[in-house]
Amino acid sequence: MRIDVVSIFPEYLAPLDLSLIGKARRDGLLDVRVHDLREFAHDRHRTVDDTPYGGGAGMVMKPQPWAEALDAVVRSGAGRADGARPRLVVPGPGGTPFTQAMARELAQEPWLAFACGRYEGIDERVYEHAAQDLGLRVDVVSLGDYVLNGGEVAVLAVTEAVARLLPGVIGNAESLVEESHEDGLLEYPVYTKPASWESAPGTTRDVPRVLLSGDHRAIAQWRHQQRLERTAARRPDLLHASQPVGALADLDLALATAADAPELMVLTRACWVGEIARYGMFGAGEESVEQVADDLTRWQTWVFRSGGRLVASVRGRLDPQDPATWQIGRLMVAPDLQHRGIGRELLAFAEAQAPAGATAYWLNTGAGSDRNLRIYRKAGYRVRPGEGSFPGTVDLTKRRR
Ligand code: JDK
Repeated sequence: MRIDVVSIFPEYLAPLDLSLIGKARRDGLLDVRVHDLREFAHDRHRTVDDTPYGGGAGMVMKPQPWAEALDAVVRSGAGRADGARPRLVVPGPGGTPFTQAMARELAQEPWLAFACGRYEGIDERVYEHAAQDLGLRVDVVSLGDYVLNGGEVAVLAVTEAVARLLPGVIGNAESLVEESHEDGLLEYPVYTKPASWESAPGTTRDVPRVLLSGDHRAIAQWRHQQRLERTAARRPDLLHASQPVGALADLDLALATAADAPELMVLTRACWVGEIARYGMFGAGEESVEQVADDLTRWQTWVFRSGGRLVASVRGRLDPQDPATWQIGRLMVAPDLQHRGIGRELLAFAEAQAPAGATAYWLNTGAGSDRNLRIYRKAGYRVRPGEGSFPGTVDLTKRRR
């Protein structure tokens, strides 16, 4: 794999000569070339930054040196047998979070280029130039939600994560095999000799006995339990994500109470950002927790949870004006769990909750919410002519069979 790095601090990348990456370079597995951005700044002071248009703090990196540097990197590959262009990775605090999945993806590329920004970042037109004029795939990536002073440390991290996945870079291929069955839990704690260690005068620390037992089943169980406990303590977000949700049946159902109101309010806003912006969504965007809780007394509201997190909800009631009509509302699935058919199942669930006397179902949606309308039509609903019960919406009905 070839890696080009452009930076105003080429010395910052010196660690790429060390350890596994340095060895991989010497073994010919990695071809790393670091370029000084200032070589492409031609004024007397080799200026690479200037003040931001529109005002604001700090400086912004000028487009011209960056364009010349990237052009030179791309040109340097002109004679490559694979005719390839590099994939450009630009660290930035506003980038896509860098993950092991992305490391695996990048490890498949024959050629990566990294652009290390400084100051407040790089003039946006450089990204356009790279993508549209040079034809590069450009990814802005973030190491995490904290602010560094520049992209160099991120490049060191990404390069290390990618390089260790290249065939031949890690001596012990088993280390990678073990990693490959990732299940979204943190690792178990590890121990080595001595089994009993005097860490301070009068204090001995023993390795957990089960690890010395030779009972492989018991060891596997203990390790799994440790992984669950650690994940719950340190990364509860992973615990939720590790619970696969493919259908409504995977979720825990309950009737909503006032205690669910805050989460319901958050779910409503998360699900309806688009609609709230377009229609004001009959006030759903500004509803207070008290109003949400108050609605629970007028509607039967069902909440569905995954790993404790409220991820879907729907409500229903008999029409106060027409007790033969079952009104269905607030059909919501958390954005990260949408597009797996849960909404459709939720609708069928809400219909099934209608009491015996109901002969028709009724619901209401934004007149321009095409996806919703398609789903409702497919489920047998028909749009009532004219405006719906709220401005900018339509009402839909379906006979109960
Ligand atoms: C590349 C310059 C510094 C500092 C503006 C951002 C919200 C506005 C850039 N994961 C991660 N963290 N930080 C980086 C990273 C920082 C970089 C560069 C990567 C190039 N900087 C910088 C401040 C801002 N500020 C946070 C408010 C932008 C990657």
